[in-house]
Amino acid sequence: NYTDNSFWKNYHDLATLNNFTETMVQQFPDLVTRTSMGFTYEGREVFGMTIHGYKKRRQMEALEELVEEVEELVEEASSWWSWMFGSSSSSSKLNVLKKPSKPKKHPKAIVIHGGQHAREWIGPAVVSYIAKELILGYGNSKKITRLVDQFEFTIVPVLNVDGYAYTWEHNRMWRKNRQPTSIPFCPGIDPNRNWGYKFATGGSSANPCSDAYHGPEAFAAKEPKMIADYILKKENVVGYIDFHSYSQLWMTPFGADCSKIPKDDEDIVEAGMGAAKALKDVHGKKFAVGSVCKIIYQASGGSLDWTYAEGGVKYSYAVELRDTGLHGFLLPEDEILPSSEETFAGVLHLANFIRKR
Ligand code: ING
Ligand code: ZN
Repeated sequence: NYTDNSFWKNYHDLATLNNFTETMVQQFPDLVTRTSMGFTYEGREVFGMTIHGYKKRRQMEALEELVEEVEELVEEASSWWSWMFGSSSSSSKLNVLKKPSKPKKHPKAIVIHGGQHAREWIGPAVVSYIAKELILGYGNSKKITRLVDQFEFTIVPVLNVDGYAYTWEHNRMWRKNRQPTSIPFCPGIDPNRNWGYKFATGGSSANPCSDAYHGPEAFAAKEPKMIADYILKKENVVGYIDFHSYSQLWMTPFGADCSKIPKDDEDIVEAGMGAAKALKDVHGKKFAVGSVCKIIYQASGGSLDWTYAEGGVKYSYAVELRDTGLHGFLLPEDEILPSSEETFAGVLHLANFIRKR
């Protein structure tokens, strides 16, 4: 039962979070589908929830079917035309028989994940809460209904599932994934230094024993690769948030280069500032807004650089959740719910901002 907030009084292991996803899908089959993002080095499956207003979704599906039927008819008609009047001049003679241009197949999508880094437990907790609020808010809150009708949300609570399991079973402070490196006693690639934009160009390490090890080549790590593939396949992703902890920052591209400014910087920063303000209005927590490179440190091969520059996702962010260092990665459990509530407000603001553009 996830209808009250008791689930967000504690951190949960991977099996419990996967069960949360599964339960959401089973309880709201019209609204939520379970999406397999892929498999990790250790063979675990990474699950996401795809949340999209079912009325709109069914309209879209009906439209797609119609377009396919029309295309088939046109195909048939053109072959008859060519058979009767010859093929070479067919298309120029009768414009009606030209294929119609396809409407955008997919709705605009927003991709959100936590747990790229294993020890940052607040991320998966907050991200699962965001999914729950979108799902339970659909049909109850006008604002949420409108957003879920408009956007397809893909929400992945834990991306680096191997690392997350390792923090529960062996080492609470593990950050990277668990795939082997060239050094047998130093496993793990930092997934957030392994994305393919300006890979290994500073702010990452070539040393497999480092927590910021960028890996042997871009996308050698399964976790960034599966999200990148998903975004490329979707074609229509307009928003992306990668949740980390800690420092309370709402960060924009780029991480790799402090002098490079996104061409959409004004819009990206405006939306980010709005999100940070909406967040602060809930429990008073301040989140600074700025580029990764300027606001924390240079980091190449990071998620939002790639999603923005290569994935075509205009509103790409990385967020550092609570706190500012008192507890750090070991954020107390009584902060899970307030952190989730405020972050959800920021996400809603961002989605609404994108909707109005
Ligand atoms: N912070 C992120 C890190 O990977 C980041 C910051 C985000 C860098 C996005 C680059 C891109 O270092 C934490 N706490 O992991
Ligand atoms: Zn992190």
